[in-house]
Amino acid sequence: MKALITNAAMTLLDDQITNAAEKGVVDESYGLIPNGYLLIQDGLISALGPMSALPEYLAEYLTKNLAKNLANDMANDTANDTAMVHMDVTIDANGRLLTPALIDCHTHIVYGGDRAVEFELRLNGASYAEVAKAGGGIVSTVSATRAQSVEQLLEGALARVDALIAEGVSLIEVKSGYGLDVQTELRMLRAARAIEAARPVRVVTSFLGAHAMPPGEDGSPEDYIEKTCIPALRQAHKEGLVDAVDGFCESIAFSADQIAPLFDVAAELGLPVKLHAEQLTRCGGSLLAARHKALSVDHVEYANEDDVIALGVAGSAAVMLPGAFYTLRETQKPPVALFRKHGVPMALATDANPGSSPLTSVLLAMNMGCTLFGMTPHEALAGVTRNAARALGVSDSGMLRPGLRADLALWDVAHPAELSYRIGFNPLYRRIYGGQIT
Ligand code: DI6
Ligand code: FE
Repeated sequence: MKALITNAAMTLLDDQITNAAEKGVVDESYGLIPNGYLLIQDGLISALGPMSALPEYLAEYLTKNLAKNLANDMANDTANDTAMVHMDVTIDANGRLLTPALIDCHTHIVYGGDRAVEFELRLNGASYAEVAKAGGGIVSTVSATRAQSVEQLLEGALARVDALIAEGVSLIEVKSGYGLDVQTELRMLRAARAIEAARPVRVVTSFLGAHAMPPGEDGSPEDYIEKTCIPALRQAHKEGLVDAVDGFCESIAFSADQIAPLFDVAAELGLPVKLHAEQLTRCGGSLLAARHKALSVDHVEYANEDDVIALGVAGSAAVMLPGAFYTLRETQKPPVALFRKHGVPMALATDANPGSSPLTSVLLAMNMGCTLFGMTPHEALAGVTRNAARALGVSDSGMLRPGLRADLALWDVAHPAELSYRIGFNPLYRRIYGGQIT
């Protein structure tokens, strides 16, 4: 499979290519090649650059192909294919914007039931914490999730995954955490893995057994972590179902000290960690995560400068989740200026879940990241590509660079800022997944 895209505006290139700015072919502010080509071979990006640097054999191919097509149109003659080069597909992007395919690096997209009733309760004044304490919230999704088979969980998730795919998403992180018992946590992770076989999309999983105390659990949180959560993690890992270990470090969930033993087991199993931290209160999750060199720390509205410095030193990404901020009508914004100051990469994701963020649009998350959190459109795009890949520990996707997977999105826009600027509009023109147009 060989494909050639020509006349595309291209952004989110790797730094080396961006350095070509000096040569005058790149708009530095966006690392943009205004008029470029990209060659795909065997599912990978094999070459790219400005049209002015299109290799001669490709230029020749395009000219011959054009002549051939004209001849075919006139004489319906197919016998003149003398070119040495063959392309399965050529796309003239005609000035459209080509970016890496989008990555949603934080979702709880596998679950049973919905929480529309709770939405109404909150509209009538109940807080998220009050709903949770009254037996609603995460725990009500746990009951609905426990009642479903892997097939049912998969079917429910696919409807939401399709919404992401329609926006050019190629890689989705999916968490467990609505089972809170060994068997249901395993079923959630199996459903998450099954998404890959059902749709042209990659999935990485996070084990989130430490999401909430299970309904009706008499023991302490420490007991739950030791007797249920850790055995579930070990079993899921044995079955190859876990790519990372996550937890909900919050006043209404688990403390940093309660999550620490789980992270120790993750280290023993060779699994990276990430953490929901400082979402509603500052609970010390960022410092715990930094000590464990977490891939990412997510939400982080209440992170202070000490937290941010620790994340910077640890090399962890900060994942902004404006869908939850919006839904819960929070007012404390994540410290974007501090992340910039201390060089913490910012990612951006939907947090797709039935309670605090029933959002299945990465484009809307980008818009919210800009409007609600003050991220720039460039940061928003990097947040759902390059930095999202980093938040997942994935290094073969998220940028335009030879050797990376050809997971691409071609947009019917001329400039990257338009992706964040529009609200509720999807300008996806073509999605390319592993070199195939989907
Ligand atoms: N933080 C969140 O925003 C979600 N989970 C978490 O740890 C909420 C999940 C839910 O309300 O169902
Ligand atoms: Fe979450």
